[in-house]
Amino acid sequence: MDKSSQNNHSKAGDKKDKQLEKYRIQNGGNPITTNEGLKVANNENTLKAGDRGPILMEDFHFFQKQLHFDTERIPERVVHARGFGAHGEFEAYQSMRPYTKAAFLKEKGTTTSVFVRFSTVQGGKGSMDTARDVRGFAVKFYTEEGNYDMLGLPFPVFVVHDPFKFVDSQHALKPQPHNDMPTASAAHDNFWDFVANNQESAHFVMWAMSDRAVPRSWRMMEGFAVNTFRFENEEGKATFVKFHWKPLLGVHSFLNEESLMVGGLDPDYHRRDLRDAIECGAYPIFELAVQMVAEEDEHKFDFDILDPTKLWPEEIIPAQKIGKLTLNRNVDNHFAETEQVAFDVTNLVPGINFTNDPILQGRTFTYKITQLHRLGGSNYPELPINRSLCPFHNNQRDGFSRHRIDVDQTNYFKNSISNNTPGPTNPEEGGFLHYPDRVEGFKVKASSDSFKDFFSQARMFWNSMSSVEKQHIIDAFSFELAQVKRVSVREQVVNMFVNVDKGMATTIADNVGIKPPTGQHVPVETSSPALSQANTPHYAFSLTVGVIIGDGFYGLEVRKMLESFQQAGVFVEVISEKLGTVTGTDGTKIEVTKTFLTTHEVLLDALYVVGGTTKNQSVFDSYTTDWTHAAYKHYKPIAIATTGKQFLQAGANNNPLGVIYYGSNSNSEQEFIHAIAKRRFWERT
Ligand code: HDD
Repeated sequence: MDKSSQNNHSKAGDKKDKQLEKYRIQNGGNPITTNEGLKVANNENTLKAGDRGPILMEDFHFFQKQLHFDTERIPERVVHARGFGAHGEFEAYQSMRPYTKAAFLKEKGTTTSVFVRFSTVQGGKGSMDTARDVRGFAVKFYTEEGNYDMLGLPFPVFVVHDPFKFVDSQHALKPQPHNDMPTASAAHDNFWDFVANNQESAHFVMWAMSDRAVPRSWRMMEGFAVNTFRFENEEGKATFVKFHWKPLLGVHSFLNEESLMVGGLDPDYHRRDLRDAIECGAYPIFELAVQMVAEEDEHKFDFDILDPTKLWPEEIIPAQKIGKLTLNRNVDNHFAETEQVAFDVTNLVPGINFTNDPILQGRTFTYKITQLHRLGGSNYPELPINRSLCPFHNNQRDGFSRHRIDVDQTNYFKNSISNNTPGPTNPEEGGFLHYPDRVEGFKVKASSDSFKDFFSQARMFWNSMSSVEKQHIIDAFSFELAQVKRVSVREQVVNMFVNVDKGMATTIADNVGIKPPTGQHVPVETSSPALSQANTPHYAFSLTVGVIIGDGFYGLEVRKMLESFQQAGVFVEVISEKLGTVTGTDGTKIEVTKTFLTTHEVLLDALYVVGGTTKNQSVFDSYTTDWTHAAYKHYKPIAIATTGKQFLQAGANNNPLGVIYYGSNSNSEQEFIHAIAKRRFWERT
């Protein structure tokens, strides 16, 4: 992928951006004032009775300043607390008119402003980005018909199938109540006890133990709206639909060890990665894909299409790409935008409607309560980031922090004074109507029997994995369960997952000190190749290579390599012992951007080991050797310059896999770019 295809967005036409413009306040260059606009003459001292005397209550400026500080924090989201946002634009690839009357999908080329918030679920606001976790991928479309929110996860399935158990699942996942540990991790007794005793979680847990739960970047993560929605066209014909976001860069992950180390070295890794990419114009792009099932085919599959613990295999129900989302602007203020943004699964537009998917049904009221609690009142839709582009009119009035000044005398319906306005709109003219779904049955506290096959798709997921991915799943289970203190919980989990794969469960049992399970896995041999990251696209574009370099390098050789990085859009960190410049034998000077103390091998996707001379040669050599060997162990591509050969020896007859020695090939530069795109050389032993 070349950089120009990523950079094809023009900021003109970003309607939300224009709406926000009037709220962007520049304080710099202005006199300091109180919140009421009073200019003040002294901004450093409190008002005292004598300069060594007591402070006087009369100092209203001090009190206002302190009061505001004392109330700066608002409750963090109970789940998805740690998040990061960006603005962008959605463009429809084609008209979806045969299926939906949603205006933003009706015409090819229609563009819609969006705001996206990525989040982790388990940890608090101050935890780390790279934790093994499910994530949030929440998108607010500012459409001409009102705001439409599409809330997604990087997994296509949910942990439970009845919302009644949502609270239990999240209580069990969050840090344990007695010790508030662990942060940003599910490796504890409560979570695994929940899993073993609520076995509908099996499929979700397989995803959570897979590489999907440790994304290399949000830019390389799929998003799934999980629930089954309903498209509705102008004739009232409905089609079941699932929404997916497919990253143009493909789906790529950290190793478990890397995600832990990166979390410690740079807890902000994912947000920095996103912000930097947008800042330098490498705009993240996600394509919106839909899977659709005609209403009459609802019962045609061997799974229930309304069961949120099941995915729709793409090989059976194809995913059709209908548009793309480009993230092209960073926020100006994290609190005002990312913290105050309020997503709600009931923010719908005509043409997109609910189904009886029970998790979707259960979510209808919860988002409003959360926003009320977090944002301190029911007027949160008026906050700049939450405002729709189209105006809103109704008879709701007053409440905390009301922004608007309603000037009508009437605040009720029906009325004669205002000629019965504001009043309803016909569905034919854009009025939203709930889908007239036929329902029948007894009032029962129960779930459908068709939801009760917990293991077939969990096994299909396992069958779909490459041998490397399977090993990672076993490693992740072993890592998590080895931290579960109760033997009985470990035993229950192993005995549950034998249903998915006997060999997998037996190896995990062995790793965590449990007797081998006696059961047998379910007899499912199907797989879905779309689920494996082995089949994802690969690009070198926007991956980061670390150039380890001292003085005395061969200028021409290194310059050629750096030029090829630039052409491929590879990001570069030049690493040496100290900041400053390094100088080649021909006088070439290169600026150092990081030192061995400010970055690390795990923060880099590939290494270009140039070597060279420095003041503390033994320190330089020891870091270079350690990082080169660590990169090798982490299966990363490595290029070795003429001056760096001592750091990784070639074998007698051939080079180690994914290691490119300068001069061993007529085009070492291109070979290295291909290796960077490949990302991992799993065949290394
Ligand atoms: Fe939820 C936040 C997505 C089930 C209750 N949810 C939240 C966010 C995302 C999702 C992306 C973060 C929004 C943000 O960045 O501000 N949730 C999902 C998906 C689900 C799901 C895809 C299953 C298909 N959620 C779900 C259930 C319930 C909730 C079953 C409760 C009945 N979700 C919430 C919440 C949150 C939330 C407690 C916490 C913060 C917020 O709403 O604003 O109301």
